[in-house]
Amino acid sequence: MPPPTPPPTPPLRWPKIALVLVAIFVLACVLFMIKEVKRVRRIRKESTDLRTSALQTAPAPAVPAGKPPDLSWTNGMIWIPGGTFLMGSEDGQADEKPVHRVTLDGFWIEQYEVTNERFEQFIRATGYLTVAERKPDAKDFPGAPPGKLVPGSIVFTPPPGEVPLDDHFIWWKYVPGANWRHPEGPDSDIKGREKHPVVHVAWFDAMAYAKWAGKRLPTEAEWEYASRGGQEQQPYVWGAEQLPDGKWRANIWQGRFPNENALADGYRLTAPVGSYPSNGYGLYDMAGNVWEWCSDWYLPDYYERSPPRNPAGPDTSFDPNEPGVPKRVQRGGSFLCSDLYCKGYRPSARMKTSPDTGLSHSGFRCARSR
Ligand SMILES: [Ca+2]
Repeated sequence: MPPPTPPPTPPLRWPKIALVLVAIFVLACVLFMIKEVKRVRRIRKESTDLRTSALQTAPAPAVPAGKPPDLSWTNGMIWIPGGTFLMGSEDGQADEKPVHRVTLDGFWIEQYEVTNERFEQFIRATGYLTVAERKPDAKDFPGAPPGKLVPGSIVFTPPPGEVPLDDHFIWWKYVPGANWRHPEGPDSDIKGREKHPVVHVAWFDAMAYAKWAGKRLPTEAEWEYASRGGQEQQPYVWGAEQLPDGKWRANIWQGRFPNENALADGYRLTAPVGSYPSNGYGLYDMAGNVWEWCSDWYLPDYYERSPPRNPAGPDTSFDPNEPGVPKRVQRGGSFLCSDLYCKGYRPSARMKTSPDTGLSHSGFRCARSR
């Protein structure tokens, strides 16, 4: 009998199990690694995004701070808004006609006439010598005796009695040594008159001051527009009535000119600036106190052909009373304005003076565009 066939050895199961376990382990590792890689990528991306957004929302790097614009020059100035007005008057002198429409851009203008105090700051800062303080050049005065060529200025000198009003040489005298520091001559001074308008200022002096102050002189049209204070065609800068409430609104001359000053307005010569009420724009002494230089040349018939927008004056000058002497415009009248004489304190009244001449009633105020 053949030996019994041993039963077949059952195949070993553990290597299979081990293989399956290894496979599962490897798969788990692969899955874990994939997950880890994804996680690391996500973290990296998030941190990059955070950095980017932080950069985007961070305040802009500080720009070196520029100096803020210096607007101190506007102190004491009033902004006059641009507009259209009727310039001139049909009731005044011939050179105030015709009344014509003028349109102006807005501009700044000083509230007060330039005072002695302020003018002194300019002189101290620059060492400027006014025309009245310089020795007249013999070239400009052919035939004048050399002894007469001395620094000085023209001073109002009232005559003792009544005089005809057709010869202003009677009350104007050239006084050696008169200038802005010595308004009535070498024996006078400006002590106590610090707030009074500076006088004996030639147009050249006013221009030099304006340049120093970073400003300019107003044009004649700007000056008249500003003086009217927003009112149309009124005879006075304060309105229609000459003496509202029976009170003078300007430092002019009352009484018989030029020898009797009734002083109804309180002042014989200049008054401290701002002694009377302002006009509608808040500007003081736009009538009376001192005449004020404008930038324009003077022509009596300029209004017949002046441009309607921002007129800046003619490029030439002519005064029929003194042919051959070019003159610049002055406005506003002075403490010498009399109803008997020129009534020059009306807003439309025009005055003309040689730019190298200061007088004891000539001052100015400045303007600026922006
Ligand atoms: Ca004035």
